[in-house]
Amino acid sequence: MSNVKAIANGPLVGEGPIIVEGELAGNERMKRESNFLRGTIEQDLKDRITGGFTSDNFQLIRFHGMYQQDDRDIRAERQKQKLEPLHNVMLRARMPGGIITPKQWLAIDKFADDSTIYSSIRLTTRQTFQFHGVLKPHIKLMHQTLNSIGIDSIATAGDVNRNVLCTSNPVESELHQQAYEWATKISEHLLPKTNAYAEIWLDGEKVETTEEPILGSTYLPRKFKTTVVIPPQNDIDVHANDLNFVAISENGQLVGFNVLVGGGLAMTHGDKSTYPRRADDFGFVALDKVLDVAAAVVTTQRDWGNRVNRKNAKTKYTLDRVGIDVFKAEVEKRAEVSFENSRPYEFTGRGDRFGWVEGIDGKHHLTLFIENGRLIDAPNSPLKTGAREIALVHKGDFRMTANQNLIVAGVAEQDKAHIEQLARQYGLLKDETSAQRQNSMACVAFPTCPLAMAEAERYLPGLVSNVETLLNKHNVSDEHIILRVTGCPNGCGRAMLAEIGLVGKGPGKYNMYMGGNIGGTRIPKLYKEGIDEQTIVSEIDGLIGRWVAEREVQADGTKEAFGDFVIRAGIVNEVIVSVRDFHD
Ligand code: SRM
Ligand code: SF4
Repeated sequence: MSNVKAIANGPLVGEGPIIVEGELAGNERMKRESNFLRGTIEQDLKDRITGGFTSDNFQLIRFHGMYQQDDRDIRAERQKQKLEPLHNVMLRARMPGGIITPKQWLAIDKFADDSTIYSSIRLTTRQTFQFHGVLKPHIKLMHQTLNSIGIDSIATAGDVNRNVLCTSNPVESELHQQAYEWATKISEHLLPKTNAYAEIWLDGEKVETTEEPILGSTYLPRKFKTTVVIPPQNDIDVHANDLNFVAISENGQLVGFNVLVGGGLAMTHGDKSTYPRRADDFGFVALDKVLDVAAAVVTTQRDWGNRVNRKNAKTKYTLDRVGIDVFKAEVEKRAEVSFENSRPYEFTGRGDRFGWVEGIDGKHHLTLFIENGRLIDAPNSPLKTGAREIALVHKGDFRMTANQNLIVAGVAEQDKAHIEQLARQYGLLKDETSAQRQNSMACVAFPTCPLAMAEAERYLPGLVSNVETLLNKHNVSDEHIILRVTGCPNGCGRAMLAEIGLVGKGPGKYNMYMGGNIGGTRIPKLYKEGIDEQTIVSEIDGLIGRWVAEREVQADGTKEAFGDFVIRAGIVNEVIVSVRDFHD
């Protein structure tokens, strides 16, 4: 029996079965029979007749951080020529908190040049990088190269806990360091314990796996995402994540975390049992209970999550099915903890702090805007070379942000001028980049994403230029609207937390959502369905006009943000409880 109807039509939360019974989803058999994620990947790797992976291995390589893809721009042409698609893999590295050293950067830069089709490094919305276009003969070399510089890609995809995010905040350096250490510890604690990765990719010794103490022998029902966030910055967008640790500090020292559970943004067009959802506040825990709570949330979701219908398998649906209180009580039981009342905190923004900032440790940090996170050498825009030139002289580290940007962190006073000169020389730092562009983001979509319904990364730059023109027309060129585009309703560009979110519906067609807020604590609502690019621009034109004319201005001069305005003006209704309000 599926719980779909209960969620869509039933009461708000909490009357569904603890365990959803029915025929298990196909991926469950695949995980069970995989011998702890080994499958027959090794044999497949040797098969050079096809560039792809067969049957279960196509899915299993995801648990090792890779997706099989092909270039959709040339798919039809290859089919005409009776060639198989140009199979290749995309790899996503595991980098808790997104910190990478110059030495590591130089190695990934070289690998991208020497051994990938696209010669690009793609910074993602989850603080890591992806290689796109790695052909089968180079896959093992890729893992061995990464391993030689202390990087792996274990569990960055598949039904496991993914790369753990941590606020990119080098300013409050001591607190950031403590939060970052927790992100790393949580990542390690929740990692698969199977030796499959080392055996297959690093020629490691074969060691029999008999159990996965936290993830279980069939791993999780669905992907699982965790963050550590330092308020007031919500740059990692907690409400996109299953489990969040909100750092609470006293006198600059971390004392514990408020725990938020059950966020997630994906949905399926036309399926009302799916919806983006905010995470719920479970309360405060002290530091000595963090790993226990992380494991308890994961194991509760492991045991109670829907293994029948993958569309309703994420933690957010489990919470709505069994009830928030029931889920929380189970976590308390498993972790042997009682959540205290949450400590006060506030999120005031999600954007990165561009340009130079000085940390309390006296070091300097330069945040570079990387449009769509794409580091590639394009004509007149040698961004990837620029990052390499900086890595060659930089003595601190780099931080990849969850907004797809790059921080050159830990620069000494005497090195500032040289780093800045390089960033400017290679187009990584431009004074003319508008606030609108800096606060806009898109997912990858075409040509590599197999699920893309519409363009995103390739559409965003032009769309932002149009919005810049409109802001100028309405005399607010120094202001911005948080604008995000995703090529399909999976929501990788986090459009479902934007003030204006565009979600691909078909080629050149998007659903337009509005009403997210600056702090990232509100889910936007559908405004127009299946509109084309011209209509999008004319809608935004009218809306900016109204916003500028009708918005409220506080006594201190603070102007009402766009997302707040569209709700107060009744242009869209506010989504308070997703399961009730999102589709109404
Ligand atoms: Fe995502 C699947 C790219 C962040 C929700 N995502 C994919 C795949 C792997 C397509 C596929 O399954 O074959 C995309 C690969 C495209 C490509 O060619 O690179 C893809 N997702 C991305 C990235 C690279 C977008 C980006 O532009 O940065 C982000 C990589 C993050 C990382 O480093 O781990 C990325 N994906 C997200 C986010 C945002 C976030 O986590 O902050 C979401 C929404 C949050 C959430 O999970 O609810 C997201 N991606 C999905 C989903 C829907 C999951 C669901 O709950 O149904 C899918 C499809 C799936 O899992 O079935 C998906
Ligand atoms: Fe692909 Fe859709 Fe994710 Fe964009 S939102 S990267 S199109 S799965």
